[in-house]
Amino acid sequence: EKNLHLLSPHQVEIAKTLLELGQSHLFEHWAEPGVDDDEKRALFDQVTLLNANYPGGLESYIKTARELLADSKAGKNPFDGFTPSVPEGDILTFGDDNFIKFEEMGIREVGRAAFVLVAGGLGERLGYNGIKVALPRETTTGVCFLQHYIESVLALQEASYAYNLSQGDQGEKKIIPFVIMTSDDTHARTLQLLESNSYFGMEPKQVKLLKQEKVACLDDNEARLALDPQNKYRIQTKPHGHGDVHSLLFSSGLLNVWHDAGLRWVLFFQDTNGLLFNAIPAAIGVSATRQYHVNSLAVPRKAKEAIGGITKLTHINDGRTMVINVEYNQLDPLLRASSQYPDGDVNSSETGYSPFPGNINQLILELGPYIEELTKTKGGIKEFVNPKYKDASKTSFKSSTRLECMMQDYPKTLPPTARVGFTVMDAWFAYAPVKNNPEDAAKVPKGNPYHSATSGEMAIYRANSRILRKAGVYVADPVLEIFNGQEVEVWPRITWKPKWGLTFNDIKKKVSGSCSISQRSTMIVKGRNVFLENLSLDGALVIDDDGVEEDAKVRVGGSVHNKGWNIEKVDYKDTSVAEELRIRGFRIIKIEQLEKNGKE
Ligand code: UGB
Repeated sequence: EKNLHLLSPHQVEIAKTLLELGQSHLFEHWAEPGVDDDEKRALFDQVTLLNANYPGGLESYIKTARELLADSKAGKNPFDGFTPSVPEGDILTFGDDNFIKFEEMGIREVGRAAFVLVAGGLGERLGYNGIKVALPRETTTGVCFLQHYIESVLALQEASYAYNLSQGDQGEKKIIPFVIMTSDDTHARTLQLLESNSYFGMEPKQVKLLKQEKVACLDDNEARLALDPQNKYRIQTKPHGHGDVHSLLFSSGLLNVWHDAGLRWVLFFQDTNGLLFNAIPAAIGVSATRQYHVNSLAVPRKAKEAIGGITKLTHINDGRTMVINVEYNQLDPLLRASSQYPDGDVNSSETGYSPFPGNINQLILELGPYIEELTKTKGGIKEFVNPKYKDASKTSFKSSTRLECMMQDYPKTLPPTARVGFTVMDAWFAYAPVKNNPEDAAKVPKGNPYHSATSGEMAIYRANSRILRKAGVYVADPVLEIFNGQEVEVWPRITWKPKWGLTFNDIKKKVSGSCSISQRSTMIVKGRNVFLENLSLDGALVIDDDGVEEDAKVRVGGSVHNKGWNIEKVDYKDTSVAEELRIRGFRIIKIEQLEKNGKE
């Protein structure tokens, strides 16, 4: 009351609403008028922002929080009344006829897609100090995740246009929109990475950054807003989760712009999966063939692996079903509570994998039905709360909590008529995230994937080696090595630019004769028009097609033998080595290579 005269009438209204919402503690410690007055007023700017960034404002946020906190306290199972079972979906095998057919269909369709990268997370589990999209996807070329994603989108755009042209479609070339969801933690550094690298070859107007805001933290079961420990005139805030991407897309107006431009698909993907674009053409092919409104990409999942399980849930009373991701921390209790899976999240003795496909959070939504649904929900996604209680009475928290939401929960509000499916691909081909720090990765149970910077890079070489093998190249077997306490297969370090080969058919056309690559070799293919013909490589080869006519064939053959590039071990504790290298446990030492351009 003593401070009321400092506030504008609008601020007084906000203060009254907060009091009605049980938030009087926000003002109780206020200093006498004359002390910290600007800070006091600034609280109302923050509340205005929090109101604007949540559908229904803080009032709605507090109401939902009280309900969810009460459910959590009562130990209510969010899947109450549902029984889990294994859903049916498409299981693709890389390189077979079915796969090739889906890839071709995908290339036809991808020119009508928009790509959305969610990159607002800091990656606390990885503990890396920079933004994750700036990390090298592999250190042979040093190309970072963001560059690889952009080059992949550009290559898909060209390939789709060329394919449709070859089919007699004279239409204009479509520009694939590329959206990045950032947060306060990642926005400035993402923008800087783009700007300082000329957007990695993409037109700046093709890229849109949408920044998610944080949500208010909660101190107790009454949903009293937590004060910021750094500033007693602010509410503490934390990230709301990747589910924000839907409301941001909705409020940006981009969806209707895309619809009017004739686009049909929206693809969502995460910050560090270096293999993801291998899977995109076939997955879009599945979406188009099955006419899926929602298609989630999945890989075989090891029990307890930190990826959600795609599960069919059937309601015991009315038989209603949904196919949905059950997050990794909820799968085990859900299964244990069922009669069919009393042992919880365990591997099947027949396959050695969890019977539930692992969600890699790559979603393909059909734009029309997506707009219809968001028009109803405004992009609001079912939320959850995960308080860490002090003791079994569940009356107080160890630290403040907040509501969270996940992008893959989008189907939860869909009507039963919605066509929701999923597509399973081999993990070696489609999934290699970089999420765990070296210490945690080394503790992963034997046989489960490490999800570390070490495994993420080695997975690129393995996938490329296996793809070339399937295309007829003799690629030597890998050797086993231990880096940062993790045993991994080390294959020849083979990388190529996305434009060299996006689909299996593309790649098959680029290799012929009898080609071989030894285990200690490194091969970097930069140009689209490079053709490997009777190449025998034992060492390092860097090859580009620049310097010749656009559609000239640059044939690369014969025997290449040199000292090559070596892998040198690095300890993750060795701070004299750059962080992005030491988290891998190795670095590449370039000794000798053959480097040629198109003319040579
Ligand atoms: N992200 C944001 O953009 N904003 C946020 O507020 C939070 C995250 P994590 P998580 O495929 O491997 C997910 O932390 O949440 C971005 C799925 O839920 O890497 O542990 C962030 O930048 C899970 O079902 O993953 O688990 C990153 O790009 C499983 O599929 C992305 O969201 C798992 O990923 C994911 O954030 C997986």
